[in-house]
Amino acid sequence: HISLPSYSPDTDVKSIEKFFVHHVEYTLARYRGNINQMGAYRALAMSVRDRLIERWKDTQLYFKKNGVKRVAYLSMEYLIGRSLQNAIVNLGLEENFSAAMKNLGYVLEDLYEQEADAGLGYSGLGRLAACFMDSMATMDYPAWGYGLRYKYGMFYQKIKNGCQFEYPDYWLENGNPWEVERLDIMYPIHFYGTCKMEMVDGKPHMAWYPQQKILAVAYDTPIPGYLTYNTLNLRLWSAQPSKEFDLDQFNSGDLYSSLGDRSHAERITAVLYPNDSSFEGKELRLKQQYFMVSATVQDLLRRFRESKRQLTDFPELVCVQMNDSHPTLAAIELLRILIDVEGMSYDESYKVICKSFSFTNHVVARSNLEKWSIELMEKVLPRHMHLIYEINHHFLQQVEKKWPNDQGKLTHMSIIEESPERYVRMANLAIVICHSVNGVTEIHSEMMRTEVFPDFFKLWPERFLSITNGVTPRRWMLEANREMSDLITKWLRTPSWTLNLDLLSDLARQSDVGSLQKQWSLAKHINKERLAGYIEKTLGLKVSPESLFDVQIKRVHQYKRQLLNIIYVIHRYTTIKSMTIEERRKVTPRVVIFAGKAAANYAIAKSIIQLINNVSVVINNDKNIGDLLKVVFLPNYCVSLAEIIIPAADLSQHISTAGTEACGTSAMKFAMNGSIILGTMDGSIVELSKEIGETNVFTFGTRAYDVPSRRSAVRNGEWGVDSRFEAVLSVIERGDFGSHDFAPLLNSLRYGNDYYLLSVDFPAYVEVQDNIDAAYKIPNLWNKKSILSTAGSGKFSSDRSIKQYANQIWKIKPARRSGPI
Ligand code: 26Q
Repeated sequence: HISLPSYSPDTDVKSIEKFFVHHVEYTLARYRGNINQMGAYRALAMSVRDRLIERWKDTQLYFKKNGVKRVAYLSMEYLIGRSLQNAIVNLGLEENFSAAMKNLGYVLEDLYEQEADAGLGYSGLGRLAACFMDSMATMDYPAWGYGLRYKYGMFYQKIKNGCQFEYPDYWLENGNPWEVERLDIMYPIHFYGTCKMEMVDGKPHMAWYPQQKILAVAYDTPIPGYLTYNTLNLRLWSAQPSKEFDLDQFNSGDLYSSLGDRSHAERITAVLYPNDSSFEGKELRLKQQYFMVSATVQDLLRRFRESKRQLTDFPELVCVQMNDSHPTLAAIELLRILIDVEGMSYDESYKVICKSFSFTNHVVARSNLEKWSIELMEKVLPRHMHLIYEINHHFLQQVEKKWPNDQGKLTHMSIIEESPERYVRMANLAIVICHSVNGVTEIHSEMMRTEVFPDFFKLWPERFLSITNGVTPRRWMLEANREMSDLITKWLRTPSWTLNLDLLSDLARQSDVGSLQKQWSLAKHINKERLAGYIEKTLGLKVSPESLFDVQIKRVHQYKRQLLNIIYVIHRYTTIKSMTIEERRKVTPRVVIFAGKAAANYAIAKSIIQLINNVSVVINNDKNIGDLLKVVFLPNYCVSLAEIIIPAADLSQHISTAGTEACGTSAMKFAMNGSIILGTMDGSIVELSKEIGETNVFTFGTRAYDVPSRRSAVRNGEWGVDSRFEAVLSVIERGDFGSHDFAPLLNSLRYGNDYYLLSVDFPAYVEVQDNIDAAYKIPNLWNKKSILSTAGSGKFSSDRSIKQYANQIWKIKPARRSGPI
């Protein structure tokens, strides 16, 4: 199924024009002749939305009528980016829309650019949720997404004098045409208060008297599948004060304080916490998590009740997938409602949640696991805390039975951490109450079994699964890289690779064909020119598309080792400077491109950004170097920027210390777009190199199993540091790259502190960079590797990941609605 049957008369060029004009006149209340680009974008988006809403209502009705089992995907983050092009492409209507806009005097691509990114996530985990929504919709799975509608998304990053500044990202400024506010769908959410044991019908019963009540209002976003009528729903909750609460205050005559409480309630969904991948135990975050899951569980129950079946049948109709341990309280909330409200027994209720819930772990380092102070949990959610104790009590009995008199096992596995302070360990809780827990790559899942949760694995080996992440080829190839997508369709003689990415492997057979190679590198060149244009526009810097574009874009973090990259750049710079003119002729010109945000409170990451920018100023202004080397830091990395950069990369770097990156999904996007991979054997690179072929990717560095011994060698001063590495540190120290105080950064690499092994991996990194330069000089060889990167990336479609979730965990089947009623 590749072309969409024309179900609806409303998608021809003339109808599109008509609906556009209708929205200009009636939704925006403006004249046709008096509309700017933003207005045109909004009118266009509204008319696309109308098409989605029809499909979305029909799809929901179809699922309901057929009583199919569905999955609820719970995530605190959805890093969606823009939606207009995605919707039009998924509808299969880009040509029609382009023509209609042209007739009205607009350029469709320019209107795409008007849209603000929906950046409701930090990075990988949030983008994964967005890719999964696309795949679930495309493959017709009955699914709902649930999350929070933050008013402010991931912060906006500006760079001034090389330094990162964070600004609020008010993404709703020009309205959000993709959402439908559902004032008819609203649930009360309670916090704080006390619990009392009471007698009900002669039986003891725990009652919760909460102190705060806030309303959760649904905002629905339709998620269109690609070339299918099916359209899913992403329901994001927004906080609103409850009326009763306001009234009490109002009657007491204190109008202004009641308005104050209004903003207090709204604060729950005001901002996404701007830190990343490391846990921070703030009260507001806990309230956000509970707010999201409580509203969601109430919504799931309301819909389940419509089926008129007994609550013990809940797992037959609903399963819940939790994106990391952040939504784990959903299971406790369901347990609470089943016991306290529905009057079910603990044992029966517990069986229901176990059968329904499963969770994905994205954490590698034990120290990053989510844990909440018991003091806080008892204050905010006293009844839930009781239930967690009860779960732990039953669980520890199981441990005791399996390993009698083993205090160590009890201490390690307990849901409650006792010392030095008391905490609830959310991942332990999640493993106990779920029927399945999965890692996000093979290496990560193996580390979960052996290092992160070894005792749980011994107790319940059958619960541990591995499902490698994936990304959607619609957004990351078809939309972002039209040049290459057209070529692939031409050489595979079918457009259906966008729905069956394994078909890409057929490109391998043709990777030596001269004309394919020529067209392939031309497509890459066009993408590089576009990126060069963007760089010039944003930074005023000219870079040559003839150079090798070498890219590292991701959150800035010590473990991701942007610092290793920039240290190598400095080494490369000083090496070139010491060369004769003759020697310089042999140098491969490079543009080294960085982008990424540092957590606002992560000082070392911020000084890495500072160093990269300072180095770029020195190198880019060195007349002596010219085009041989340029360094670019593009500000405000986000989904829409990734869509420009990734298709233009010749080389992309994924160089985390082995054993620190759970997956790293960007490498998959780069490989799909024909970028050659330079990486360490960590996360997704292990599997990518297997699929693409070891000889076609450039890997280097300490392997995960050697990391502990090398770390201790470094700590004990037994590791001899490479003189070239030390030379770079001294030129930084000397002030060659600005007067900024880089001492803390340098100290993090010296005196046995080099935890992420930059100094250890540096020599191998230099060597592999030399190999890359040599390979780039032989276009046939390079183009072949590039084609093979794409050819080997079929496995990494999120369609494959979702099929695995559906078959192995959710046990759900596609339910395709063929068209309108
Ligand atoms: C939790 C509690 C309190 C405050 C913040 C958090 C929090 C928020 C976000 C903890 C972690 C995150 C984000 C984690 C994340 O993005 N992990 C990445 O997930 C990707 C998808 O699986 C992987 O590819 C990356 O390797 C992993 O780092």
